[in-house]
Formats: sequence, C-alpha cells, structure tokens
Amino acid sequence: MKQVLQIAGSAVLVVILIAGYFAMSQANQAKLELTSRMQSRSQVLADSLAESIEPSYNTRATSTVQRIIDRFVSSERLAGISVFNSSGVLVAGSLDMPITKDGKLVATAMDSDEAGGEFIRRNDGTYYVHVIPLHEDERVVGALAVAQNATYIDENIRLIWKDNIIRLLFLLLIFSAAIFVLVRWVFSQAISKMVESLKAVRKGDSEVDTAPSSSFFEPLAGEISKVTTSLRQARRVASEEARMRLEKLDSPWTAERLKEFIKAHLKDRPIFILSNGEPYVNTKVRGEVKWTTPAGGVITAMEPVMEACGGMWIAHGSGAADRETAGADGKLSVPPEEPKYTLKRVWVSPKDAKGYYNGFSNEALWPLCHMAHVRPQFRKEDWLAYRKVNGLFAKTLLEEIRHVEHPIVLVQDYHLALVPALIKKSRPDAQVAMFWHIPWPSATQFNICPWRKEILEGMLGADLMGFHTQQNCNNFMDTVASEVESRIDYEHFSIFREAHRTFVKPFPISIAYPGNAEPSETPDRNILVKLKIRGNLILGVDRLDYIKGIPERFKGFEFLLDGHAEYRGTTTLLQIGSPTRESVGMFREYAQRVVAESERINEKFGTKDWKPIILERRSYSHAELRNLYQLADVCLVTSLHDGMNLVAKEFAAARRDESGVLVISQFAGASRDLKGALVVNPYSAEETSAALHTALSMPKTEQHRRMKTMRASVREYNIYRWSAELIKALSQLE
Ligand code: ADQ
Repeated sequence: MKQVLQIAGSAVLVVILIAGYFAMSQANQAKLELTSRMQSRSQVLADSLAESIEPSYNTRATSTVQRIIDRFVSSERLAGISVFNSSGVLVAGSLDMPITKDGKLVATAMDSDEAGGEFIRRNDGTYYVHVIPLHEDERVVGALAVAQNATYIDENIRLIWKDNIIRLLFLLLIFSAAIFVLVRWVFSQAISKMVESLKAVRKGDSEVDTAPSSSFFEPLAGEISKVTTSLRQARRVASEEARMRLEKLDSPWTAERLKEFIKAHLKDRPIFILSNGEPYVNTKVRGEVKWTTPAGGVITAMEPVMEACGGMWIAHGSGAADRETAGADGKLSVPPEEPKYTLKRVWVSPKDAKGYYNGFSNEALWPLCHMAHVRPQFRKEDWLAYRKVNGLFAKTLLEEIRHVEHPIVLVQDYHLALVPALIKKSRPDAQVAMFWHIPWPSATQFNICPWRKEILEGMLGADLMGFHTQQNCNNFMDTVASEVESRIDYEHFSIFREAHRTFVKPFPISIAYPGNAEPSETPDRNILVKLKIRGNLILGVDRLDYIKGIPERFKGFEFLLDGHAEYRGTTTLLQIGSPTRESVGMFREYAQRVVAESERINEKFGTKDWKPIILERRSYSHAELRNLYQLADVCLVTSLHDGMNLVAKEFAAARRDESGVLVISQFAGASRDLKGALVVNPYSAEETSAALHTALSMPKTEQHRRMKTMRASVREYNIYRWSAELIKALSQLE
C-alpha cells in the first residue's frame, strides 16, 4: 500500500508541475495581449484628444480644454484625462487622475518628446495611464495623460488560473484513481500472487500455479516457472535419495531423510510436541515487536525436528508481546520468516507460573535431579500450581487432538511430568512419549520428594520414557520399583502398571549436524579484536546455571595460571553466559557469584593489556557462537551434572578444520558420546588445569585424530536420527 501511494504521489507531482507550467504560459500570453490592446487604444485616444485640445491649450483657453476633456471622459468611459503645463502642473482634467505622485511619467514624456505609459494599482482597482507630449510649433509645451481602468486584465488572468486549477484538480482525480487501480490491481496483485506462489513452491507445495493474472508479467513468469520447475525436480531427487537412504542405514541423517522416514512410518499422523519453553518468544523493544529464540538445550534439539516434520508445538506463552502476535486461539505459524509448523501458546497466570515454573520446576525438581548439592525447596503451593498448569497443558492438547486419530505426542522435560497420564486417561489411542532432558538421580536421592509417587505415576502414563543415558534409565526403573506398585521387566526395560506398559529407553540427544552441507565459513576474527583477546582462546558457553560449574571452571583456570606462568598474558578464558531463570533467587545469586569470581581472578592476574577472564553476560546468536567455536583453541565444559550438554556437540560440529580440543566434565552425558574429548572431574581444579595444559600444548595431529572421532559421532547420531529412533520406537509399540 505504501509503495502504491508513493508511485501515485510521484505521478501526481509530475502532473501538477506540467499543468502548472501550461497554466502559467497561458496566463502570461493573455496578459501580454490584453496589455498591448490597452496600450494601442490609449495611444489612439490620446492622439485624437491632443488634436482637439492643442489649439485651445495654446491660446490658454483652459475652460475650453476642460470642457473638451469632460465630454471625452464621459463619451469614452475613461477613468480620467489630465493636461499638464511644461512645468508638470495640472492645467485641466480629472482631479482624481490615477497618476504617480512624483509625475515622473509626465516629465519623462515631455523630456523625451515621446509617449509613455504605466500601470498604476490603487485600492479601487488597476489603471493604465498613457502620457503624450503636447506641441506648439513643434515645441513641447505640456503633456496629456489618459487613464483607463485596467482591472479587467487582472480579472481575466484570475479567471484563467481558476479555470486551469479546476481542470487540474479534475485531471488529478482521474489520474490518481487510474494509477491507484493500475498499481494496486494490475501490478501489486500480480506481484503478490507471484510472491505467494513462489513461497508455496519454496515450502514444497508442488501444485501451485506461478502464472500471473496480467499478461504484462508473462516474460518474468516464464522465467520464474523454469526456476520453480528445476526446484521441484531437485526436491523430488532429494526426496527420492532420502527415501533410498532409509534403506541404507549407514548414510547420514538429514532433515529430508527424517521427513521421508516420518512419512513412511506415521503416514499422515501429525506430531504434537509439548514443552514449557517456546521456540519463539515475542518481546517489545521501544514499542517494536521482536522475536527471540531463548538459549537452551530443549529448543536447540526440538526446533530442527519440528522444522523438518511440521505439526504443532504447544508451549507456555511467556513473552511480553506473545498475546498480541498470536491469534485469538493462541496459535501462530513459525519460524516467522518461513513458517513450517504451528506454535500454540498456553496462557498461564503470573501466580501459577511462579508456583509451577519458578517454584516446583526450578526450585524443587531441577536441584532434585541434578547432583549439584543445592537443596530442593518443596512447597505445597508450588506443587498445586504445578499440578494445575500440567492439567492446563493436557487440556490444551486434548482439545487440539479432538479429531485426530492415534496422534503422536512428544512431551518434553521435567516441567510436564504429570501430562502423559492425563492424556492417556482421556485418549488411550494417543501414542505418548516423554523425554526427560535432565539426569534422573538415584532412587534414594529422588525419594526425598514429597510428591514422588504422583510424579512417577504421571510419567508412567507415557508409552515410552526416554532419557539421555542408560544410567538414567536404570535409576528411573529403580525409583519406580521402590515407590510404585508395578511389575518391572528388566529384560525388555519396561514397567507394567495396571493395564499399561511403559518402555524405558536411552536416546542420547544431539544437534542438527550441519556437516559439509553448509558452505564453509572463514571465522571472523573481529570479535577477538573487539574483546581484546590475543593468544590462546579457551571458550565456555552456558546458561548462567549452577549445574554448569562456572566458578569451578574459573578455579581450574586460576590453577593453570598459578602453576604455568607461560599462560599469563597469552591465554584468555572467554565465558559466554546467557542469563537464565532470573526470576528465581538461586539463579540470580549464582550469576552474581560468577561475576565476583571472574573479577577476583582478573584482579589477581590481570595486567594493563590482558584480562584473564572475559565474561559476556548475554545470549549469543547461533551464528556468533559458531564463529567462536571455530576460533577457540579449547572448549571447556565443566558441568557438575548435566543430562547431555549440547555445547560440547556444537563445538565438535563447528570444527570443520578438525582442530581444537574439548575438555568436558565426566558428569555431563556428552562425555560418554564424545570419545575424543579430555574428560575431567570439575570439582578438581588440579584436574581441570592439567587437562587445559594438555589441550593447549596438544600437537595438531593428535587434535585432528580426536576431533575426527568426535565429529563422526555427532554426524552419525544427530538430532534427526535421535527423533527418528524415538518416533520409530514409539510407533512400533502398537
Ligand atoms: P541446557 O541445560 O540448556 O539443556 P545444553 O544442552 O548445553 O544445556 O544446551 C544449551 C543450548 O543453549 C545450546 O544450544 C547452546 O548453544 C545454547 N546456549 C547456551 N548458552 C548460550 C548463550 N550464552 N547464548 C546463546 N546460546 C546459548 C538441557 C539439559 C542438557 C541437555 C539439553 C537437551 O540441561 O543436559 O543436553 O537440555 O536435552
């Protein structure tokens, strides 16, 4: 619309300029003609009057002159006539003669012995005064001035302008309407149609027609049509290849292959994902709506799956501008720039969110499941809010699957432990898998929870319970065995309770390995210049969460600087720490502790031009992180306890140069998958320091060997394979 108005506005301006130019020429022409007519009539009148009065004037018969003038004025309807003597003094004539006060015109006519004229404007109108010299024996003896009313000339010019302006307005009206119609209905519509159809082709709709409604665009449409045909062909080939790869188990898993796999296994059964966190959050910055993807493992893992398979993702709408960007039903299509699936937001009141999210999820279950020596806070009101919000999620899903037979439901993480049983109770035909993204502790540790039985029963509603590691599965089975009346089948790793069976299986989560499919990027070193980092770079990337062991990491680095002076001034630890769960006191305090610890070490070793620890307290984009992963000499992961840790896998995936060293905590699930890493106990600063020294002095050949192993493992077991295995295991449980 804005462009239409701009085009119409420019055209209107051009028309105004052209029409204005023609109106001005017409007015000037008319003025010239009327003036010249007035001048010649005045000359004729003055000449004939001079002939009549010269004899009487020369004999000084002033009264005769006055009589002649009076007669002439009334017969010719003149504005005035005056006769002046050689000194320029009025001898006879009209008293209110419109003549300039200084009588310059009269004097000039007499001095030059030539006629002259001028226009004079007065309050009562415009006059033309013509002056000719009077003679006696060829000598100038006075002057005769004749005045005519010239107001009609101005009036004529005004009428010409008025007519032209009315005509112009009329023209403008017709012209802008024509332009508007032309641009809006002919150009805009044709272009929008082409854009829409191209978008549809890009999204894979093969039936869409790219032909525009206007023949004007036919040549362009012809070219577009050729490009889209090639795109469809390329897609068909890719899809065919992916289908063929399904049979060949050793080929890599890609989004295409997962799509084909889902088509083959689920036919048209849609996938529903439920998680607390949403992949796209809307906030408002200075009145403008922004989209952000929160930092966190669940979203990193699930987003590529949804992009590949489509379906619906149900999540807590927690952004300040979430309501205004979703429809009345809480739904919107995402990713915003290229929609591939539906995000449905669940609205939770601030009071319930406080109890369910801050309270029970993050102050009770999170420390309960992680062995980080933080005491869980069990509060009855938090538990009630947790139950209520789980009920709300289940109700929202049940509403969405009302008309869907055998839906596939993937419940994510510890915020929604009660949801599987609530779904199965109403919809036994739904196939429900739950994936627990954090560790499952030992039975002794878990059983301090006052509501352990309800939580376990909620989870046992799932047909399939997934954890990152076999150890987590074992712990879960033991916990159920100790608390819930059930039959445990260790042979098939399943649990029978009442008439229902839950399989328990490890699915070590991963990332969307970009592999060599992405164009190779040369890392951009500007970030190092900006942060004043020279020499070796040790990189840490985490949410500012106490399970990530960031102060322990700093301690390990401090130990390295204490014991190895050669690293002082030559090695920097860059910690990217995205703020997380800041509404929870424990997390806020932890972030402050991280800052204080980095400042202490910087004070101890820092110099004028070297800061040992640079702490960036913000979220970095995927591209920024990928760049840093490529620049780092060492990636340091020191989680005190971590389900998997995707940062470690992202680091390996980013290293196409097959160098760089990963130092990882033995308590992170990823330490089992990434065999080429140096594994440390993060509680031991000595161990971390020794591993850092080994990493920083490791020969390139060894780095390559280790990195190759790690990259192969991420490539082979990426997120597409993870979800294919989870969905396959679930869909086979008929
Ligand atoms: P998280 O505890 O969030 O995940 P992790 O697996 O490391 O931990 O995933 C973090 C994700 O967030 C990564 O993709 C990382 O790139 C991103 N991230 C971290 N800090 C960031 C920052 N400062 N800026 C931008 N992005 C940042 C939970 C469990 C993990 C488990 C995952 C997946 O705690 O153990 O691996 O879920 O199941």
